[in-house]
Amino acid sequence: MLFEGKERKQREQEMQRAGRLPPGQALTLKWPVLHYGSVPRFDAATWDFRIAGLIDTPVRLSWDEFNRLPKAGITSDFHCVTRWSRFDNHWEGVLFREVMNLVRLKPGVGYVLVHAEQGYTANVPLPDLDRDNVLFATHHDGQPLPAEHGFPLRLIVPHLYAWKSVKWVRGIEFLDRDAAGFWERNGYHMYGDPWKEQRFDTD
Ligand SMILES: Nc1nc2c(c(=O)[nH]1)N[C@H]1C(S)=C(S)[C@@H](COP(=O)(O)O)O[C@H]1N2
Ligand SMILES: [Mo]
Repeated sequence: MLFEGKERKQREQEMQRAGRLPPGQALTLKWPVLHYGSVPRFDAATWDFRIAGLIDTPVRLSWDEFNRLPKAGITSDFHCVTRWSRFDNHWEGVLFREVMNLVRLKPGVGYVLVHAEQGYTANVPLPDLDRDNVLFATHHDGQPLPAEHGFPLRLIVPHLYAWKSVKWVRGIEFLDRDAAGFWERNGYHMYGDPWKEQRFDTD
């Protein structure tokens, strides 16, 4: 059995009673690593963050420039579509809103395609990112992100399945229509609400 132990079971029941365990999920006390492909190398000299799409002027930030943006912290739960949930993660980084404020959106923008290393993408409606608990995280529970968890930068979208919490993120693209990302092209749901069990495109 993958998820064992008395403490785990107790905490799971606690979260369930508190209304924090989405249907079909099991609590894990570990931090599983899940991604497609390999863990990319980080080079601060060549890394950049690009803001593109339906905006007045495209933006390119170096690692230093990105880190000069105002920092924030949030604590949130994390729900993977493969049925594990990890609770009370403390993330530190830069709020999505802080990044969005660097550009002027053109009329009609409603969606964002998030871009990462090795061509990984995920699509999210703009109102789901324009929230006070969505951020680009550099730290988890007080430590820099481990390489396999997205170092140097990952997106955290707590209210959607974690495939939208893109690791090794390198940019965002503002769109006027929804465009499927990597998993969404491979059978996953376009939106991914864990509370509605929107796992697959057939849900
Ligand atoms: N770049 C990238 N980000 C990704 C993925 C991926 O394959 N590539 N997988 C997603 C999935 S399905 C999950 S559950 C979480 C897992 O994050 P973790 O490995 O830090 O637990 O990362 C998400 N972000
Ligand atoms: Mo996942």
